[in-house]
Amino acid sequence: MGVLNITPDSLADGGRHFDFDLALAHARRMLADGADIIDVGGESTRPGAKAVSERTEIARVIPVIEALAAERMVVSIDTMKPAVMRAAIAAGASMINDVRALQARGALAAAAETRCAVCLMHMQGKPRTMQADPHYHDVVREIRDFLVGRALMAEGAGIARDRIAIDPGFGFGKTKVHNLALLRSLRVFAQTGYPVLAGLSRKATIGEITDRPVEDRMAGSVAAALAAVAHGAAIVRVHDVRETVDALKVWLAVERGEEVGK
Ligand code: 7PJ
Repeated sequence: MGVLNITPDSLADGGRHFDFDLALAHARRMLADGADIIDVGGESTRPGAKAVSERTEIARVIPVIEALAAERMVVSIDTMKPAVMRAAIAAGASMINDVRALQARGALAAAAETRCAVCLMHMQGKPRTMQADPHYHDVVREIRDFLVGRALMAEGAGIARDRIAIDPGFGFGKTKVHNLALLRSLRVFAQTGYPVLAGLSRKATIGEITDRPVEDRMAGSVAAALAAVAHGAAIVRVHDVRETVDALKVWLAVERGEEVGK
C-alpha cells in the first residue's frame, strides 16, 4: 500500500503532493513501482496535527480519487469521517482505512452500506495528544482484543469478514518499546484470521532507532516493513514503494526458494 497524502502538513513529505498533478504523478509512480493499493489521505494524523473540516477534506481527496479510479487503481481512503467515506466510495475508492476503527458516529453504517473493504486501526487517545503518555498493561493483548472487538462490531453491522483487515496502529499512542513489542508479536494479530496491515514507514520509532530525521528514514523503514511481513503482516503501508517491493521480492525469493513474480 503506497501512501498518498493530500495535505499541506503531512508528516513525511512536507505536503509536496498537495498539488493535484503532483499527486496523480506520484500515484502512477507508486503503481509502476509495485503498489497494489493507493492510500489517499486528506487529514494529517501526525502527533499534534490540527483537525480539518469535512468540506476541506472532501475537496482535497475527491478529485484525486476520481482520477486514480479512472485509471483503474485500487484506492483506499484514509479518513475517520463518515461523510468522507461515502464521498470517497462514490468517487471510486474500494477500501476505507480508518485510524479510529469506525468508532465515529455513523462510520460503521457508512462502511456497511458499501461493498468496500475496511482497515480497522487501533489508536490510544487522539492525534493531538496521543504521544504525551501512552500506557498499557499488556500492549499486545489489549490491542488485539480491541481490534477483534471492533471487527466483530463491523461484522455485526453487515461488513463481511473477508472484507476486514486489522492494524495495531504503530505510533498512534505508542512508545518505541510498545511499537517494537507489537512488531515482534504481529503473529498474534495474524492468528485472529484477519489480514494484518502494518504502517511503520518514516515514523518516529524508525527515527529513534536510527537517529535519522524524517527525510532520511527510508532504509530503516524498509527494514521495518520486511520485519512486519516476516512476522505475519499481509499489507504494508509505505512511502518508498520501489525500495520496499525490491526488498520484499528478495526476501520472498529466499524464503520460497524460487523466483518471485514481476
Ligand atoms: C497509519 C495509517 C497506519 C493505517 C497513518 C503516518 C501517519 N493507516 N495512517 N496504519 N498511519 N492503517 O503515515 O505517519 O499505521 S498516517
